[in-house]
Amino acid sequence: MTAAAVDQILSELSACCRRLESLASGSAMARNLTRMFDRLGQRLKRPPRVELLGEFNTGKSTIVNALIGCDVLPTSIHANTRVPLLVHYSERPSLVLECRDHVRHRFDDAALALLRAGGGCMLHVGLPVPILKSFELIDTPGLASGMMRADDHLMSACRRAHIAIWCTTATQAWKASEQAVWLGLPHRLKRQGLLVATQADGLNTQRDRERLEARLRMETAGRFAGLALLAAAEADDVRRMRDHSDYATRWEDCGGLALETQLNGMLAGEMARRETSARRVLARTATRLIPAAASISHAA
Ligand SMILES: Nc1nc2c(ncn2[C@@H]2O[C@H](COP(=O)(O)OP(=O)(O)O)[C@@H](O)[C@H]2O)c(=O)[nH]1
Ligand SMILES: [Mg+2]
Repeated sequence: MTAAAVDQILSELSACCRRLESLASGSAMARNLTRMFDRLGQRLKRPPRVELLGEFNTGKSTIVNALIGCDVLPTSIHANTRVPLLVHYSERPSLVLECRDHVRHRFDDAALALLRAGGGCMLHVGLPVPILKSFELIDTPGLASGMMRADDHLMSACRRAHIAIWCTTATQAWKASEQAVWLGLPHRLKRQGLLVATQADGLNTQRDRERLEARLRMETAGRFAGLALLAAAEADDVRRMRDHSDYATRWEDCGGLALETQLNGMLAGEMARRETSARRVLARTATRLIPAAASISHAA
């Protein structure tokens, strides 16, 4: 969905609100509909969230850094607290702790104490990086190897994400324990999942790469929307050298281009779904809800 389409839908939503206001001002129905339009508008404006999942040391934070193009994450905080990090666009750098009750605290000594006491459920990191206007990233603390179920923080982060990137290490990819955790995640998120085999630089030959790709495609058939092999550490390095003459070749060779292309396709799909559902609501509003509100105003 283009920015122009978002603007057009937003202006149609506010026109609906104004019309409701004139037809059935103060009625419960008008209030509920106005709230619904408001939520729909907020949802349209917010970039899709991409969540990085997988066991420890599978390259999740490295991919986040590579996608953003810089080192930004206080990874030691979340490694020690198991609190996911949500990285989003902000004009100025910011760090906010969200607690279980949805209350947010600017990150200071008191928030740090809360975090240490286990009172935090998500850290929000705001960065002035333009790419974060297109998507937000949730970096999760790694699952312990052999863990068969996601913990509460992780499940709650999954409910807030639109696209999942599952990181698995190329040399021992897609273990039974990883499959068990993936199967337990929300269906909505699994439908928008991308499997990334990191440390692809650890595979010796092109034949090893092809074999791994064939095995993963067979074992995960229908479970992921895409698959990429990535030398993540290399991708992170290359990403910082966009001005170099061999950038495009190196970005493609390390698997960065394949990851980026598939992710962009999934982001476009998410925006298209949002547009379809917003247009469906607008059409239903025009044919059913506004006439119903008008009849309320006539009856009153
Ligand atoms: N050689 C190689 N090292 C990697 C790759 N991805 C991550 N690493 C390294 O593996 C370590 C763990 O990576 P990290 O991103 O912190 O893993 P996380 O625990 O899943 O967030 C770091 O030292 C990375 O530099 C990769 O694709 N190739
Ligand atoms: Mg990490």
